[in-house]
Amino acid sequence: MNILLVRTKIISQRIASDYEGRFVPVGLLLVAAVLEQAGHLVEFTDLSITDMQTLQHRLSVFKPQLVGIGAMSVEYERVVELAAICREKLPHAEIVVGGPIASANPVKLLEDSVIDYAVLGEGEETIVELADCVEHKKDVSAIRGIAFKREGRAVVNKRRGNVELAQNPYPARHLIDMEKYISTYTERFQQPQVAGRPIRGTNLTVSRGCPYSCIYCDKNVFGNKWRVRPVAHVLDEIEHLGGEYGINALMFDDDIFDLNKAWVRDFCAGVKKRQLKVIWHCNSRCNHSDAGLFALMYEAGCRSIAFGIEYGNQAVLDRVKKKLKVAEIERSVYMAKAAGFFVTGYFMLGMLDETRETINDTIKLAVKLPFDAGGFGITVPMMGTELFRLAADRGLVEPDSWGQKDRTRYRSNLTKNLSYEELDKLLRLAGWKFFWSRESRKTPKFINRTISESFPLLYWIGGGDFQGLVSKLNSIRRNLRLPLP
Ligand code: B12
Ligand code: SF4
Repeated sequence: MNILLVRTKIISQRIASDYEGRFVPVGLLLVAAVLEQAGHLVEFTDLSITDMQTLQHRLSVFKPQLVGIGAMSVEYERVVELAAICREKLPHAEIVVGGPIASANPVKLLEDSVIDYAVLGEGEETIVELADCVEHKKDVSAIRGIAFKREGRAVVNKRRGNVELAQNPYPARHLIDMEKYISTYTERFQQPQVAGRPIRGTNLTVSRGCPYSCIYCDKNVFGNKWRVRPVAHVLDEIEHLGGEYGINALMFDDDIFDLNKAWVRDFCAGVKKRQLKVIWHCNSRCNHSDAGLFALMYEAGCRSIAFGIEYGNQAVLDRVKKKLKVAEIERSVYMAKAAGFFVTGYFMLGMLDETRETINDTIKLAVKLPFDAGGFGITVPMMGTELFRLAADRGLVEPDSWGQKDRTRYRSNLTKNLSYEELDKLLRLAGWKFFWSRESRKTPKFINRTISESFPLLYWIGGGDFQGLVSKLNSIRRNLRLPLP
């Protein structure tokens, strides 16, 4: 059967960035790979790098009987619109949606759209069963891990157990033009070459699930049980990526790459044993940092690490069930710097009940620690999370809304005693101060500090369009061909 898989257009503040625009949708391509293994003819369209005309053309020429869309909740409007376009063009094709959006609220997703099925959780086994039923017009009502429509109402079936990761094929990267996705990641790696060859990087994952329960995090796809691919499976994929696409830089997108130290040790030993000439980035968690392990990781090519820190106030960290101490954050960031990594820190402002004081604690911590990069966002409750339920109980979000529309149009305020405008101003202040405090700044510290303190003046000039003012200054810098300070 002909099956078309589609990724919607990712709208991001960093739309042109080397990182986000070029993220290989490994989840959708795994779904593609298992469908191919099951004998289907699969094509893939990525609306993040191509346009609607290309999709329309594909629909007309390829005439899929099943269209699969993968997306996050923030892409809700685009998914519904996309499904409607597919239905209009091919009224007899069935439409299935998977990814975080489908697991977060399958009922709303199905009942508000022309979508026929939602796949909950991991997609590999469920999609093969569903495709078989669609092809042979069999009853779908007993398929585990789907939601479907009966007389306009959604029926949600029981979920199925976890996928056996060792059995998974590699994502079907042959369906995409990898050259369009390969990234240099120059900002993170701070080096243009690996073993004399220009950097050619891509993303992949090795694990699924997370044992923590931070209230703002959506874990409806992979759940609490942490699982990891066998080391050899991952090393084989890295060799395959090197041989097939010349990949020598890896972006591990796992939530916590170093959760299991024994696994990381084996991985690092394997990289050395196979003499893989790669450098890599991974995400970690401050309470897992281990100087000995960091040293091994560095030897095996790790050059960049990111920590989701979120808040710099202990009471707020405790309220969000982060299970992390401010002291652990400090220790871990210094340890990562000492190991030689490029260190990124992610922060959030505006948790439920936050005050100006607690937000300032976060900004102070971010500015104090020796980060090389990072950023701040306003806390937005995502459907399917504990935070969303808490916010809905207090009437701060509509219980049936998808919340944030996309990364450029959020407007959430869960704080106490702060207006949205004040929160937004704090966000800009945080970004500005952080930028000028970054460890990688080349200009003398006293100049950075003076510019950093100039925020009130710049905000007074730029006001609500502070970002616009900063962009203008940045384009002047670019026109003068000056490097980033
Ligand atoms: C890498 C990443 C990104 C990258 C790229 C994302 C992309 N898809 O292009 C970047 C940095 C751009 C990004 C941005 C954002 N992200 Co993000 N991201 C991730 C991360 C860490 C890994 C994604 C991944 O590769 N997973 C591995 C693959 C194998 O899993 P998967 O894609 O889910 O696919 C499986 C199933 O979902 C399913 N499946 C997926 N698609 C399909 C399609 C069909 C047809 C079927 C049947 C099945 C199916 O089968 C797959 C295999 O089992 C996840 C966390 C995580 N652990 O997954 C968060 C996550 C997806 N991101 C999240 C969020 C909130 C965001 C942002 C909104 C953050 C923000 N506030 O700005 C933005 C939104 C950007 C946008 N869409 O406009 C949430 C989404 C929650 C939700 N309900 O939507 C997650 C789950 C993090 C979390 N735990 O809260 N993200
Ligand atoms: S934020 Fe990170 S540590 Fe917390 S639950 Fe989500 S994946 Fe786990």
